[in-house]
Amino acid sequence: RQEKRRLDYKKPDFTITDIDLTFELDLTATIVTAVSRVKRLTEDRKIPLVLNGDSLKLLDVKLDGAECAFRETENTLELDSVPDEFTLTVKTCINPKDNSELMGLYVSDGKFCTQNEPEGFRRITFFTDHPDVLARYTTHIIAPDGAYPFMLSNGNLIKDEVKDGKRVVTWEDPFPKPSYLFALVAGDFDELHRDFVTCGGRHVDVYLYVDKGQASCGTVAIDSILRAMEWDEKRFGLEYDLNRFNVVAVDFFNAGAMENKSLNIFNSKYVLVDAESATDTDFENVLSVIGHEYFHNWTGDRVTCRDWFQLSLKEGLTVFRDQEFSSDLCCRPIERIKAVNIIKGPQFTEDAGPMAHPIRPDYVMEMNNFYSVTVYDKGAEVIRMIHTILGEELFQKGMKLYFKRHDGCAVTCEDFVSAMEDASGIDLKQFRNWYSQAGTPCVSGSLRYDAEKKQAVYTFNQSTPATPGQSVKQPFVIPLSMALYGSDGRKILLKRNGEPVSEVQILTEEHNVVVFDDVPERPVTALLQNFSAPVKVEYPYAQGELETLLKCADDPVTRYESMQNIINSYIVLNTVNAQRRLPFTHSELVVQSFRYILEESGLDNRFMAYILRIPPVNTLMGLFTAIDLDAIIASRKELVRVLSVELADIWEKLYQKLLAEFRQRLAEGRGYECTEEQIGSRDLIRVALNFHVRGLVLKGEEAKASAIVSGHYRISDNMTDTLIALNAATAHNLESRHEILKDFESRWRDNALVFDNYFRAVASAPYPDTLDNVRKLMEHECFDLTNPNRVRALLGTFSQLNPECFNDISGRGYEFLTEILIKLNGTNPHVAAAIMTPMLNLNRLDIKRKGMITDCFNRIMRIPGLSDSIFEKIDKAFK
Ligand code: B3K
Ligand code: ZN
Repeated sequence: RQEKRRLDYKKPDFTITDIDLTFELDLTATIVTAVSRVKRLTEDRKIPLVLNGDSLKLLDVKLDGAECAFRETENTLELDSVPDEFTLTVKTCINPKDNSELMGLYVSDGKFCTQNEPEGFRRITFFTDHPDVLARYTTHIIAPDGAYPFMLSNGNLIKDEVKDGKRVVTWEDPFPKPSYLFALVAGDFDELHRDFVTCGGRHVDVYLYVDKGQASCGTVAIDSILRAMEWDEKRFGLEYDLNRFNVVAVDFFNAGAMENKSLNIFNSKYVLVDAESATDTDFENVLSVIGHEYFHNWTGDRVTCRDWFQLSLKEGLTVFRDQEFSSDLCCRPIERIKAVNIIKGPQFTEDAGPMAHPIRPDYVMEMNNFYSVTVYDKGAEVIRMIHTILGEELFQKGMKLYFKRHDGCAVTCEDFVSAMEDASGIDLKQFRNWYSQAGTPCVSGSLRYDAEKKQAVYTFNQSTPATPGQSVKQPFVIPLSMALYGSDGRKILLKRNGEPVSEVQILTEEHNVVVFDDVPERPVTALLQNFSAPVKVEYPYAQGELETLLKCADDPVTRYESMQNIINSYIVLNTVNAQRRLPFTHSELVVQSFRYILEESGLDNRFMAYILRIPPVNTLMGLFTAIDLDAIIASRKELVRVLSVELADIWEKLYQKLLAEFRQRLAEGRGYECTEEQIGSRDLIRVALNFHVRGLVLKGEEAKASAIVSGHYRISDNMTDTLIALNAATAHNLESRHEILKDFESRWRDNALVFDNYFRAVASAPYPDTLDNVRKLMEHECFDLTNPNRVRALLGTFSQLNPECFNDISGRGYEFLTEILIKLNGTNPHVAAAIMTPMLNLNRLDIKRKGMITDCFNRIMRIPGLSDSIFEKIDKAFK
């Protein structure tokens, strides 16, 4: 096995300018004829043409229409001494039905569809399957007339005719594109249509295709497409470039969605929503994923990646764009907090583990392993820092220059940064370290206040722990958005040498000093407003300072982070207490702060719900280098206990109040709406209900708790409230869970996406019988190990969102996942590799757990035919 190295990139020896593809569709034996116009790019005529292939049956090869010599190896088709320019015809046979890996052409519930990023096209035909070969595609899809009412591919529909009982549909995409953006869909669907007229007057037919009978669940998605089109014109000046835009929803899909040129293919999870069956989160996800894939049309399709090491070029940028889209359309602070939670949770974890990689990785074995929170979400943070440093105007100037220089090309992260640099005149040389270095920098700050000079003198030291393959780190450019508050909670204007200065202070050194003048008193400092850099901050807050920030900061993220800091300090303290078998320290400040938030802050419901969030165990693990899982879990439980018991009256009242409002809405005949206001009430009622119920259980009033949750389930008119009740019932192990689960099952067993919530609720319950329940559910007729959504809902939830049971000291959780990974290795290794992430923590866990995971890994490493996806992760964990 071999890793590829970023620095080994070589320009292609040949390019393919045009390709004419014919698909004679058949479930188990589709014939693909690829007629490519090949051009040599090198001087050296001895270099053979090498095409990639994977799981193909080769039927025929012709060069300029004639027989020719060729060599077929396991993963290539090679031709020696070819002319400088010629037409190559390759005929292959593929089996879409047995394609359980869901890469290339496969069958999802009777419909043909494709997933070619990153290297799926080579499973369709032999091709230069690298993103730096851009070709114009013409596609003919042939099937018995009537078999597949909709036959779609990229670009414009050119011809649709029936000959000898066969229907032939021809599509032509005028934009040259890499093979990973090729798409084909054939099947029967419900079709939704909208008209859109671009700012330049182009008329666009927008189509959405969903499973038969699901049209009413597609309106939110298709309207989101129009909102995305409009927003991209307004905010980025980017207009759609074809007369047709199609989105298709399918049930079997490894990822969330795919941005194929003018034919986006989606996991139905991110398309199908309606008031009855979808949660608030489902609705928000549809908007953001639809936006994300649409925005790729410019950042990904028009300008694409030269090689896969550059993935963040399109993904980091497009995540940044979809975050801005949701922020402009919904609620900015909430969107920001959601993004921050991903960074501080899974991303910091990845950075601290064996798979740590820079947003532009240097070594890759299986590219599918690098569609990671680092490449995507940290990548978006890096773009956001550029935006913070340049400001919106210069950033947009940079975007314009980027498109002017690179439209129609396959480029690198370096090209993007250069465009930003050249357009703004701001030097980003050192900033590039964010692209080359892995790991989470830690900024530790301190303040010396000089009362005589009225100066606040800050010292900031940055350091980044070693990551695999990178022991020494160069300092990063860290934009620190700071604010100073007086003891009265008022903001102090930042000044230096008599002049006002920006809140964004740029740290560039290992040791930095930042001075502000005219500071009338020792200030309270907000250090990382809006989470202006993906770093950890250490700062010795004096007593009362975090409370001041919580109450007075004008930046909502600062308020949120202050509460998180208060919570974390007790979690750490009590984790240490638990380790030393000392009594817990009373979490006084958390209780006080919660009381303040609930009774005095006047915050809106949604923000209040977020600020009252106790970080999940997975995120809390990030506070420690060595993880004592049992102590962390005990410490978190203790915090929940104290809050539930000491604020019991408040929780009960709050729940009653919100419930009364809910009943009022129902009484007035006002239905479910996905508005900020309604979402806020539901977010907060979830928090109130859970603390209230926990308090009752702790008091021994379980029957009452059980009844309240049943009541909530019964009055619910929407999926969010239904799941608030269902999850509370399972999370607190209430008697009513049996009845609620049973009712939910009978109501929703025929809707797979909704039923996934049942799997999630059972798999996330932190109780000893959970693993047995999960095992039983694998036999449920709704479960299907070949469908990635089902696997993620049941098994992914268990491994990733139930650290308590998964890491059970008996080792049963690890054994169970090991069995699953071995099974999935043979069918869909990409999905397997995605759910094994929690096992990669092994080196930070206690010696017993580490030993058990090591044994499991050894067992997996010995299975014949182990996929690169799984091998790469275990191999790195062992190094
Ligand atoms: N580019 C695709 C992801 C493909 C995943 C391949 N394992 C979706 C997206 O990020 O928009
Ligand atoms: Zn993307």
